[in-house]
Amino acid sequence: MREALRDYVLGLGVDDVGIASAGEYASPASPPLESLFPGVRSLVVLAFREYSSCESPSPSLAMSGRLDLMEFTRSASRRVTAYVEGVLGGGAMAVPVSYPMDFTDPKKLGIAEVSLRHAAVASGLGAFGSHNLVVHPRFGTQVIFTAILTDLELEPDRLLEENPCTGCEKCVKACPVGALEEKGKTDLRKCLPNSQPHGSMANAAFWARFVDSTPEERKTMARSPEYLSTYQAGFIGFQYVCFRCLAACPVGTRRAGKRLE
Ligand code: B12
Repeated sequence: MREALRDYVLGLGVDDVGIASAGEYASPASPPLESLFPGVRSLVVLAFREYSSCESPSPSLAMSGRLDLMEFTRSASRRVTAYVEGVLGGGAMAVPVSYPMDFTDPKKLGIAEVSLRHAAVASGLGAFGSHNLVVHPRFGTQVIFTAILTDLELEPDRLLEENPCTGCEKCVKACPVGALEEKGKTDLRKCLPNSQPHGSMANAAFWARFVDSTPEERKTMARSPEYLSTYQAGFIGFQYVCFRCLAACPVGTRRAGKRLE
């Protein structure tokens, strides 16, 4: 069953797959998996290699590549869920790639219901690096994850024996806002406004200024680049424009001569 599932996932064009037992998954902040899916036994974790555009100095090119990739992760999750249910006969629930997130409890801000990094580590797909991201042995940090929770008992993969992170700290130095300086912690208040400059904080700030402005100032604001970015984010959705920490990782870089695989 396990091999058939692996072959099916890789046949979809997913770059790698790992399996973890639910008992092996441990996140310091997210709720127990059992509270999300009573009877859950295994996680099927899918790894998707980032496009080269994540290394581009152009934020719109980098973001567009990520948006394409996220769309593919959703279609792959849908197919794997249907395969687990329809072919293997198990229950299956897909974990979102990033969003939607539950914003109703302010204490859980920035904490997903399933931590995909901890799921990836538990399924042997990588290990935490200096940037608090998971480093895959072949793709380095240029990889994102999704996961399917299932009540099937699947033989798990082994944890990685060696951490692919070389400790070079290039990721820490590449961060333009110093969000990675404290070991083992990402400073969300520094990373978020820089990686999502047109997100909810910028949107709220724009409208707060707008309501306090004169009619003349409002006309200027409605034609400003700031408004256009806010407007665009409203229909495109969450937009990451910074990829520096993952692009700086020298492990598994895709260019000839620098690749590890
Ligand atoms: C909210 C969120 C954010 C927030 C908060 C980040 C954070 N500290 O959690 C913000 C907006 C800042 C963010 C930024 C980014 N994110 Co983000 N994010 C998420 C999301 C949706 C939830 C994360 C979560 O639940 N965090 C809460 C808990 C688990 O985190 P924590 O308490 O800080 O836990 C830390 C400790 O436990 C510590 N830790 C535990 N064990 C060990 C062991 C060692 C040795 C070390 C050093 C640390 C360590 O590391 C954990 C992570 O910091 C996930 C998707 C998901 N569902 O998991 C994506 C996710 C983590 N993001 C991802 C990415 C790629 C990014 C960005 C590069 C932005 C971008 N352009 O895509 C940056 C990178 C910032 C960084 N270097 O940390 C990827 C990571 C892929 C990977 N290879 O690891 C994920 C998994 C999305 C995905 N589908 O793949 N993100």
